[in-house]
Amino acid sequence: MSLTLVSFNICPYVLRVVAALNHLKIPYEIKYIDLENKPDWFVKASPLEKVPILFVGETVLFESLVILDYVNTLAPQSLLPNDNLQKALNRARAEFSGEIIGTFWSVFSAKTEESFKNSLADLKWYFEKLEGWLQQSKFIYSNELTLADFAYAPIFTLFDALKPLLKFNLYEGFPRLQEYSQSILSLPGVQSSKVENYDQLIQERIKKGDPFFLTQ
Ligand SMILES: N[C@@H](CCC(=O)N[C@@H](CS)C(=O)NCC(=O)O)C(=O)O
Repeated sequence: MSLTLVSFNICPYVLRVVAALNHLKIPYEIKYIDLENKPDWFVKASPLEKVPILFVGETVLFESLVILDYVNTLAPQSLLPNDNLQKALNRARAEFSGEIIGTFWSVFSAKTEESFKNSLADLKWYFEKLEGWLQQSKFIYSNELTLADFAYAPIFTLFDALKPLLKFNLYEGFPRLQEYSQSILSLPGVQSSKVENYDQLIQERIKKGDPFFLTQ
């Protein structure tokens, strides 16, 4: 069955799927759209009018974590545990990353010092949880790389892209998180999931919002 992934170039949720597809060496095509000018075929196909969607033949899958679950079934070796409860736990840890992606945008788009500080405090709260999990295992769920780790990949590609604009180390006080970030960023599937000029595109997008952190 042919796979066509519909993408927007810097979407973090798309990046999760691309990284997993690349890692699992599953062949697919990719179609980029402009979210500010959504084509009619996309609006008809995507129930929430969001990317990513994955055409599997004529069938449309949506929601990045659901797409991840599906593409994992296409690989000869699953990135999920066999046990159903453990599988659910893996998915729960993957879901947790979505909260962090949302908070990331709040921190780096906050326009006032107060909203910046509040969002940063929220982000650090999430980081505390991750640090705790990462003290128990090498990756976010276990000592082996699993599907949940791909859900976290965009968090690290985003932070990495913004590093040149930051005057502070976001991972200070979170040594395991910093190590984990490096191991995820070094995966070939993650490296190849970034579009050309990814860092520059992210920086431009963030600068356009005139955020508080750039005035510091
Ligand atoms: N929960 C969704 C979130 C997807 C999402 O928010 N995608 C954004 C782009 S990064 C989108 O398509 N937004 C629609 C819009 O901007 O109109 C998933 O995990 O796939």
